[in-house]
Amino acid sequence: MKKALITGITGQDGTYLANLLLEKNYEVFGGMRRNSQDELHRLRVLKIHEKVTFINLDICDQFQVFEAIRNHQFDEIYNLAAQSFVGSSWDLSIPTTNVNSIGVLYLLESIKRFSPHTKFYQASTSEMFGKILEPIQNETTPFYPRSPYGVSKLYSHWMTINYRESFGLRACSGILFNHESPLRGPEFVTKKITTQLCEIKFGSREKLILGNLNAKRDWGYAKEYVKAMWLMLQQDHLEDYVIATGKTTSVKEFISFCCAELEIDLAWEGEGEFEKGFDQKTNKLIIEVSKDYYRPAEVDILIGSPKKAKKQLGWEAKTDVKSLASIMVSFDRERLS
Ligand code: G4F
Repeated sequence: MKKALITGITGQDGTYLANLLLEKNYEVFGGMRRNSQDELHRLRVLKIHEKVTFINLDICDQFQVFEAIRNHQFDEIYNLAAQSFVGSSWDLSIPTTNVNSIGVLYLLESIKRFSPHTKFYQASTSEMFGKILEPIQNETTPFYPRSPYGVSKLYSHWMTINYRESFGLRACSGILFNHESPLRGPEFVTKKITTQLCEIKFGSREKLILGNLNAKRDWGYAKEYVKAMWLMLQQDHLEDYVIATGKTTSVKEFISFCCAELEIDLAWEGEGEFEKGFDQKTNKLIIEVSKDYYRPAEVDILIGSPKKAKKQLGWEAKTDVKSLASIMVSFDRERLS
């Protein structure tokens, strides 16, 4: 039985990855920070909360990291622990850097010293491409991060490569483009849209207030993306991969897919921060833009090339963004009705 540690196990990706590894008969350890809130709600949705061994682990505590890695001698470590909300990273630049950059260094250094056989996966991100320098981003596209989050992730991306090249660590990064699911946190735009449109449909909310409706993202289904993480660690030579669908969609288009699912007949008026969405059946204003949700520096568009992942890992995205919107709306409709 292989032993795997997932840091950040209580998040969307941690939960889907834990489920996948349990199906593959791994002994799954979940690193968790002590917290008084119920952190296990996602694991409960998949009914796996009693199948995971939880260990107290804050990756910012170097002694906890050293001990966990020395004592358990994991076969694989998936580092999904992060301050992952880009929008908060300007206000939280120091804690974001501590966990997203320095925490990763503690993990790499501990593996090097105490458990060099352990394979290591680092959750890198398309946010590192930021103000894109090539129209379609792949593994060789230069980076230009636009947020403290993107910068912090770039540090850990390069450190992972550096430890692999300098010390022979079996370590790699997955450059994952946006990936969503019913288990997505409520602060991210897709989940905010699906939840709040359902609330509007059921009459418990009047308006959905958003930021930049014209931002475009390459959105895939998180449940499929965790399979790519696992595949990356099963290769003879560990390398870094872009994981994406290869298609881009605006926030506004995502809203229209969700409205169609909910049979909301939406009409738009105005532009930019004055753009408004009306329900044509009720004539009510249901979507507004507020500058409060604009970011100090925006990533306008991302499109990833999944060619290398397809060729070398045999991985490709199966769920398109329209089907993803449908999956997320169905889940929230059921939950909120
Ligand atoms: O859903 P978002 O907050 O995701 P973002 O910033 O692209 O980051 C996500 O994907 C990355 C992968 O590329 C991960 F690394 C990262 O951890 C995270 O999972 O925002 C998407 C877009 C942005 O352009 C944002 O400005 O939606 C725009 N947006 C418009 N209105 C909004 C809103 N975003 C949020 N969160 N809330 C809004 O009201």
